[in-house]
Amino acid sequence: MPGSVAERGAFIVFEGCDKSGKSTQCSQLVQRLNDAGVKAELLKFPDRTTTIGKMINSYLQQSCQIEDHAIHLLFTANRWEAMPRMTELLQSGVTLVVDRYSFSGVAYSAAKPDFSVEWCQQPERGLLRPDHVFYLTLSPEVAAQRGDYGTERYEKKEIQAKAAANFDLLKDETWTVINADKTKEDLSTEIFEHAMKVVDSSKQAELAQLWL
Ligand code: NYM
Ligand code: MG
Repeated sequence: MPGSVAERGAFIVFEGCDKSGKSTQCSQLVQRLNDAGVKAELLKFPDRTTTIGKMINSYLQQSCQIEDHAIHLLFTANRWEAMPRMTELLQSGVTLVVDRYSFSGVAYSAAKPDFSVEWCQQPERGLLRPDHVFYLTLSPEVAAQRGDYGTERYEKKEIQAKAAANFDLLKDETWTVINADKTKEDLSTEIFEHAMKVVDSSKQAELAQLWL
């Protein structure tokens, strides 16, 4: 169409506590979108491959100590460093399916004593704003059936419960809460159908900034 702007990709985020099945659902969504002819790529935060990401990885694996404010800012910096590439991909029409984002950053840091949601949000302000967030929740019973948490930092019941409460504070109209107790296949079909609508409605929308 003459005068029409190029269509951009959608920015879709998955959030939820550890063991909620986010990573599986992210991969399946990328696969289904690609099969449907929608160009899509999977990204994950923290991105443990960068210099900053390697520090975060050592911290999570408990092989080093990093002061609580400092690690919060490193998680945020790990998103800022990805902004140029993410913007370019979205502008070139690629849909991004992102496993965790700023909401995890706030939910987990604000689970620590003396950290407020507001303080944690500040350095995230101005990052790209997702078009949609799928928030996967799990009943405590089903979470327990999924076996033990791993050995990374934060993989404890009390911290997960606090993080879940913080996620609830961050929800807005761009979020869909999905009960992840269902089978992987049912879940992935439900998410794909919703994601296709997001891809469609994001095509002509301006990219926006988070929490400004
Ligand atoms: N996490 C993740 C944070 O504490 N802050 C952040 O900004 C992000 C993106 O890292 N327990 C925490 C949540 C997880 C852990 O994530 C590693 P994953 O998706 O389990 O690899
Ligand atoms: Mg994990």
